[in-house]
Amino acid sequence: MSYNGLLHKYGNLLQLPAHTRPITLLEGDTPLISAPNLARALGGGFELFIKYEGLNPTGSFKDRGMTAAISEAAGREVKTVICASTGNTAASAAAYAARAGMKAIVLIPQGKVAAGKLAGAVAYGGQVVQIDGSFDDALGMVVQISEKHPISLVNSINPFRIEGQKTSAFEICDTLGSAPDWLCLPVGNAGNITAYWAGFQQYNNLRWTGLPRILGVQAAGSAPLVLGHPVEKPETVATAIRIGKPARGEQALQAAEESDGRIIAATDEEILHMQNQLAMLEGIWVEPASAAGLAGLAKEIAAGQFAAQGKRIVAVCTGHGMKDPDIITQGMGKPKIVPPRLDALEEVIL
Ligand code: AN7
Repeated sequence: MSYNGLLHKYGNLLQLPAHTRPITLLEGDTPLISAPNLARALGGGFELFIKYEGLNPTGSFKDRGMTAAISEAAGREVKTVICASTGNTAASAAAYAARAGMKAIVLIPQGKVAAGKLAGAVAYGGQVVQIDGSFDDALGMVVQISEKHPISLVNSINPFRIEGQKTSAFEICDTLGSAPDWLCLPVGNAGNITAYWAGFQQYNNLRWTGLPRILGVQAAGSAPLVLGHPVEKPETVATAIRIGKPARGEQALQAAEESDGRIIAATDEEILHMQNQLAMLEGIWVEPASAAGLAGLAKEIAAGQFAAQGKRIVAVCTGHGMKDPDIITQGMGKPKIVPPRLDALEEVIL
């Protein structure tokens, strides 16, 4: 059977208005990849799977929510959409808006957006505006603009974004036959953790798939949900989750509590180390923020605070490594240059 995108496959489980007109890039249906080498490196004795959301059409999980938000807007003949973004939402909004014949305006925090994301937003024809401030400042501005002008907001405050993003929980249950014991994922503006928890609960009510415990992980320099208060100047190498005032923070805390899970912080060093381990041990390259869930898991296991034995654990890797090539290339030396002679090559590689 051919795959026609998320709304076609799961639309009957999503609360979308009747006017919704599907705009799809065949997002979703991402692989759940087993990660036995990494599991072993973390101590072993449990099953580990990566939900590789970097394989969505624009390279991140945002496409799940964006197909829903843009499809709903398209059904209302919306001409212009707007979002604030640390980068991935911007690229996704621009792509789906392009396909729907809409204009996309994206506000990004100045100088803190990874190259692959900015390039995407521009390539898809989005109007990119840099704000001399943080993501949180930009989000406040797009909320006000969308109240004042006929411009639709496609940040995850938009409820249809959450509806679309629930589908990843459905897919995980469909693939495994039930919910995993634990789900680990990065937390920024907290839309995704909210969507996963809603999705798992809905599927459990329908199909008795069970519920996972949720481990949400923030970057230590941007960890308002761990600290219990907003962070005025969030900082982290994981720029995707450089967010100090998560819009759905309350719901994230609720998801952690109701699922008997928790929200913790991982340092930049831990995040980058995990990005490296995942790529080198499993051949899965994700952007720094996407390694945060796994970094948190590793930290909990190492601290003896996590009974992993016999468990089935899914880590959501939200964005592709190619989104942020600089983080890799700026730290490496130049590859060695050899003359075009076999003996010179042999000298270097043998
Ligand atoms: C790779 O693009 O907020 O907790 O503006 O790009 O739902 O915000 C991105 C967030 C995790 C956090 N991983 O998800 C944006 C933006 C990656 C991300 C998150 C983001 P939420």
